[in-house]
Amino acid sequence: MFNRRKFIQASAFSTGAMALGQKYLNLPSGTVNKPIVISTWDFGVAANEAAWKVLTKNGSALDAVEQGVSIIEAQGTNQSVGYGGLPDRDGVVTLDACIMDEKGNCGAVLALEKIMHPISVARRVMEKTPHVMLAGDGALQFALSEGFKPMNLLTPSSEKAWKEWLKQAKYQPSINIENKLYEKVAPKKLPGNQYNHDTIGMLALDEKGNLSGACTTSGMAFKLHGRVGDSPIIGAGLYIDNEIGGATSTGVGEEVIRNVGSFLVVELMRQGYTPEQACKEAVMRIIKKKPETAKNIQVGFLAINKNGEYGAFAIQQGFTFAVCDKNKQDLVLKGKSYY
Ligand code: SD4
Repeated sequence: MFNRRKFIQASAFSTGAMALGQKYLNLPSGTVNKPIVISTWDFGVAANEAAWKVLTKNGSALDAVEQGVSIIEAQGTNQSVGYGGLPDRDGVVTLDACIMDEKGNCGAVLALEKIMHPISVARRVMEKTPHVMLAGDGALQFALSEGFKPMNLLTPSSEKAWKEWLKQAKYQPSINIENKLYEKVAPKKLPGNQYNHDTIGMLALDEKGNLSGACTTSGMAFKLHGRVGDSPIIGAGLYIDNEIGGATSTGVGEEVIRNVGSFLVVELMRQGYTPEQACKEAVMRIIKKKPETAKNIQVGFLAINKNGEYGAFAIQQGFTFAVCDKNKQDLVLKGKSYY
């Protein structure tokens, strides 16, 4: 854990937070690793590829993150984001998403039904309304008025998984699937061995040095109808501060919300923590507050700073993230973890 002594050292350097960060990645002084895009989980590779096309054409980080995560929303093969996401306990697919740019503008949709690309609706909320969040029917109404086409988001394999779940209808939304605990308590197998949660959170730094982020998910599988997690909540599932860096999260949203996780990670980087140290400290807050709960759940944070340095940390093993920069286009790294 990042102990008190180290914290004091970090604070002592806090006016030189960037210098501390540079030391961490061994970047020559004044060098910034840009453009760069990072995102959660293995499927981040495909998302990064789409974002990279935007970034290398001198596109904005905002366009990059929207287009990047859209690929995963449309896939239909994963069961945790967009089309094909696992439904709630009533068999309804409800999606959460948010987006944030370098100016602190942000938009979000909560429990949106029938629309394949909640991230694009979130962007319209940001750009075309004076609001930050639209929820449920109101979000759908807005999406339709903006020309988004309604569709059935429930794929046959997700419907099958839900019907399987219904046989026991065991309401255990806080379960982490990456570790072995899942097998003890959840339906033995989801089709295709899919996970019951895996949000895509993406952070990009463009050629101009601007940061943006996006986060999109179908949330916890078989959740209560109307349940909203951390992913569309600015400061919880995503936060960007163009002076410092950005962070995003995945895992059990309730614990991330309780600790305002992504905002915390960015504020820790402001104090001089490296991205990985900041993610670790945010994870430790969750564990410290609820050690018994934390044993059985997954939460992972991913962060980037203004120098293009990145890091991650999770409660449980198995959290991966994908990195795409000039050095490597399809890098998948394992986040360190507490357990
Ligand atoms: C949620 N945080 O709805 C999301 C789920 C998730 O990896 O991230 N899964 O709580």
